[in-house]
Amino acid sequence: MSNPLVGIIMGSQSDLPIMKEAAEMLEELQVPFELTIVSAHRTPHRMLEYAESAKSRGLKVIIAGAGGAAHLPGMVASLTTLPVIGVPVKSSNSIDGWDSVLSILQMPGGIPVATVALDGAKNAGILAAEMIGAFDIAISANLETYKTGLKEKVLLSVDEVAAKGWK
Ligand code: RP5
Repeated sequence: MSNPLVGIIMGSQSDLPIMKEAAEMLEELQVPFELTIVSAHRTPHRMLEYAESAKSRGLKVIIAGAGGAAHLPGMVASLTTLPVIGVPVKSSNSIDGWDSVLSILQMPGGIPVATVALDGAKNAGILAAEMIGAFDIAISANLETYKTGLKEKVLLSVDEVAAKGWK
């Protein structure tokens, strides 16, 4: 794979079953990415180093996922001018997911995090590809193909439902 344009990070390996959906989406859309574990609370210096070096290493977007007291996306956003997409994860230490959602969503003015739905790593992958695709014709074309596929699936389901005679 060529140099990564998207960095996928997460607070714990336990977030991987959710966060891998972002990786799978980027693979499908042929966006080069890297993926690793960076914990805001357990490895704060690693987080600092990752966020501060991200732009000079060629990354264009960071996807950061965390659960519970989910400080990783916001702290990374505070350390870089790259766009950060936050994925709230319903982790084992989360009460009901709202803690993760609100920790990532309710950022102070000046430090945005583009927050997707709870466990919404798939959409984070698509959104990251769309950010890159705004400047990259090939990735934009892959997104067109992907969205055409979504439309065709819905239209197929319209025909299937109609075939039951319930229209
Ligand atoms: C968060 O705490 C991580 O992002 C993860 O969602 C959660 C639980 O981590 P583990 O105790 O499973 O490592 O920081």
